[in-house]
Amino acid sequence: MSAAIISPRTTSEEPGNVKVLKSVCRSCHGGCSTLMHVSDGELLKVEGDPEGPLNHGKLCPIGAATTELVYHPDRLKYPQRRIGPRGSGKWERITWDEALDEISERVLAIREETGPESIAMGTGTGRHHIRWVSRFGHALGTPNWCEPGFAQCFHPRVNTCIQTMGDLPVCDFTGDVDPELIMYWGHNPPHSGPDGETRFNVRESLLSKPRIITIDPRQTVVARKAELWLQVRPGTDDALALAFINVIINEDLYDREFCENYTHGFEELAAHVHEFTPEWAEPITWVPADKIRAAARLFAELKPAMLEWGCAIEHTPNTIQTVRALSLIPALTGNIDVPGGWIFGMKGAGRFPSLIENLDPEVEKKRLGYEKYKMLCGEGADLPACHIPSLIDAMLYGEPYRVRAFLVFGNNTLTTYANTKLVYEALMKLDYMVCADLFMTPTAELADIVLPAASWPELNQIAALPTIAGNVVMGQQKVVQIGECKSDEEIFVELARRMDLPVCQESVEDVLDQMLENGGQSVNFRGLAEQGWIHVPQKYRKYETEGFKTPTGKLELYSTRFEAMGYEPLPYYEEPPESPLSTPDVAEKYPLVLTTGGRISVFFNSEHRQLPLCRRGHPEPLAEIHPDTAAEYGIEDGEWMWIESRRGRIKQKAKVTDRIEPRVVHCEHGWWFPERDGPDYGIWESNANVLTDNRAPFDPQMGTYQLRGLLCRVGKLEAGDEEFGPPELQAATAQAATAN
Ligand SMILES: Nc1nc2c(c(=O)[nH]1)N[C@H]1C(S)=C(S)[C@@H](COP(=O)(O)OP(=O)(O)OC[C@H]3O[C@@H](n4cnc5c(=O)[nH]c(N)nc54)[C@H](O)[C@@H]3O)O[C@H]1N2
Ligand SMILES: Nc1nc2c(c(=O)[nH]1)N[C@H]1C(S)=C(S)[C@@H](COP(=O)(O)OP(=O)(O)OC[C@H]3O[C@@H](n4cnc5c(=O)[nH]c(N)nc54)[C@H](O)[C@@H]3O)O[C@H]1N2
Ligand code: SF4
Ligand SMILES: [Mo]
Repeated sequence: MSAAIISPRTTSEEPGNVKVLKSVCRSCHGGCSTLMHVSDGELLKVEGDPEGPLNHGKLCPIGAATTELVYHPDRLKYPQRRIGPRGSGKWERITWDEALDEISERVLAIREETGPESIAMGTGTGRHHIRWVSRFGHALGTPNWCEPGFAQCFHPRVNTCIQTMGDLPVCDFTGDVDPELIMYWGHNPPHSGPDGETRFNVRESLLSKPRIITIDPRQTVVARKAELWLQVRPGTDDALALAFINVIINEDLYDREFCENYTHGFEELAAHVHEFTPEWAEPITWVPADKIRAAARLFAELKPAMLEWGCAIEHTPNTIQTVRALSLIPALTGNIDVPGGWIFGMKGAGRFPSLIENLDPEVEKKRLGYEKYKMLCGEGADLPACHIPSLIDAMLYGEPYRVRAFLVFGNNTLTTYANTKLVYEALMKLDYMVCADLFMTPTAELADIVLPAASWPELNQIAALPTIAGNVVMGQQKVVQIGECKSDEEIFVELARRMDLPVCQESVEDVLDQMLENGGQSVNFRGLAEQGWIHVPQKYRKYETEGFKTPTGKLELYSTRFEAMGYEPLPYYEEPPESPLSTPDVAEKYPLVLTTGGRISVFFNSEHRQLPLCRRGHPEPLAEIHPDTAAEYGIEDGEWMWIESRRGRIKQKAKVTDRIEPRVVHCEHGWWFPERDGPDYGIWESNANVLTDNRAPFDPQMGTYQLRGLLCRVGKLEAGDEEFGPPELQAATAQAATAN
């Protein structure tokens, strides 16, 4: 590996016994280098490190609120055991020894009685400990671990690209060449900055004034900067991408040299997309054919060009083929692994020891979804996880076997899984549930034991970013201890030791050292934490010497691996299962298209509503609706409106704006009200997932469900309208509604 660039400044001492230590913010997917001002074990201040390679000194409002997070009075500070019935909100304080002993005893007993697969592990997106959750699960012998982002976010992109081009491409934000064009597709990174491309390197990439195309039903920040804004109907990105490919091939705009030498299946793809003209796509996508043509031409003409794609394309049951179609646009135009384009990362931290080899092969086959969703749960997955709707069914109905225990480390299940009411019923049926979190949440209230987790300044980790690519490797170091909080990683090691599991007993720091060694780094974790970060120099056009890591050695426009797994080798369009076109009868009653979850810059998914710095600018949940549509339903800006789908009804405040397609309503996700009383904290009132569905059909490869492009109706909230609970009532109607 060529010489790495390390951060120029290390830990320093300041007057008055204040130490300034380097670390990296992980309040979102992470990546902003920080300077942590610490004195006598107290975290005084957190500021952006001006030398930070991904943020150059900046922090977003969430990062700026770090001390509010760390010292929040509502933080869980010691383990607790529930003393009333499940969900009654009655708790007693216990010691760590009592908590860990009880968990070990109960979990091992369930494993003995009904097999390891009857225990499931859960976690949240992109967390420092995400891979540790699967590691501990594998050590315990269960194949069932899950994360709501695996089928719905990022991993469809990861697994599709690994299968068809051998690796996940990321935008070349840390190189020296500026892109001529950036196409933002279902992605609003100045607010979200996901997966380690911090919102700041995204903003910096705009300073060179690239031309911009944006594909979004809403006029976002990046749509306002775009010369072409395609206001797509939610859930139809597959059709739009096929039309782009049609134009690029039919008009001979592709990179002939790259396609001839480095791709497989060009002829098949060309024949396949022949019929998918912009005129074919227009009535499906609501985007005028001439605009599609102009955008496809512009993307093909300007080089280097980047595709910035977001999770909107992964929130439909045709996720994999949508991702496939989009990924072929930079491929056909020769923007792969070139400066200023889409690059394959340098993997500066070695592969994480997931301990998957510890799983009994017979038990592995029992992973929920294993046979069906091979890209999520089986041979097509980079790190196989279980299928969440199948897990909910296993909890509820005992099919194909009963899942009795759920150990959740960092996920507010009731806010971020689809179909909250059914999920609530499933959690209520568990024999045993453990929840580790920073705060008491509506989900944690359903657990038997709640554990106080450490927040990011309270723990040691490595952040290798962008995720999967690992061009920058950062040290995140523990600078403060709050109450009796422990990091999730430490909890897993302690549980493994107490259960005397065959693996997973080495210390956290030993594992981190091992990863750095595997990545070819000469420093250990301590050294990395001291120096802050390592920037691994990028090598380009690696395929010229190494080929692509696929069966043909080429970038597979026609996927031989998909074909071998029994899936379609060429991308196709499939109308979402609930939409104006596929269910016109439903659309009669629910005439508007609903999309959910566009990111809010001051909150991360269901988090941060407790933090005054974050909440004060965004106190209420907001639903966007066009002025013409609002007028039709008698809704005024700033008023509460109700939003209803076949699954249920919630309320959010109307944000009347002409920046949204008139036929589309957008509602925010992740809402609960930590300031209200438990145990439900208003979870049924404004939570978008009361409206979404987790029933089939799913993506045939990934098992993905529909979070965007659903059907809804809306109205002004009148007195006496507030029927948002109780959950028992709504849960009963949820199943009836989805059966229709
Ligand atoms: N501040 C903050 N940052 C975050 C998060 C957060 O909650 N807050 N969450 C993190 C997570 S888990 C993720 S996955 C990322 C997500 O971040 P992004 O990938 O940027 O995705 P979103 O903001 O959810 O949605 C992007 C855009 O998709 C549009 N959209 C909605 N439906 C469709 C559709 O069907 N097609 C198209 N083309 N566009 C559509 C929305 O209007 C929205 O503007 O952000 C991460 N970063
Ligand atoms: N309707 C709708 N639903 C969606 C989406 C959408 O766009 N629309 N987006 C989906 C996507 S892309 C994703 S990735 C998921 C996100 O879903 P998740 O990533 O699971 O997010 P949360 O449910 O907010 O769970 C995070 C929890 O972890 C806790 N936490 C934070 N740090 C730590 C820690 O270090 N340790 C522990 N133990 N706990 C911690 C927080 O307090 C919070 O309760 O949501 C999905 N759900
Ligand atoms: S963008 Fe993410 S990593 Fe950066 S300061 Fe904000 S929360 Fe922290
Ligand atoms: Mo996500």
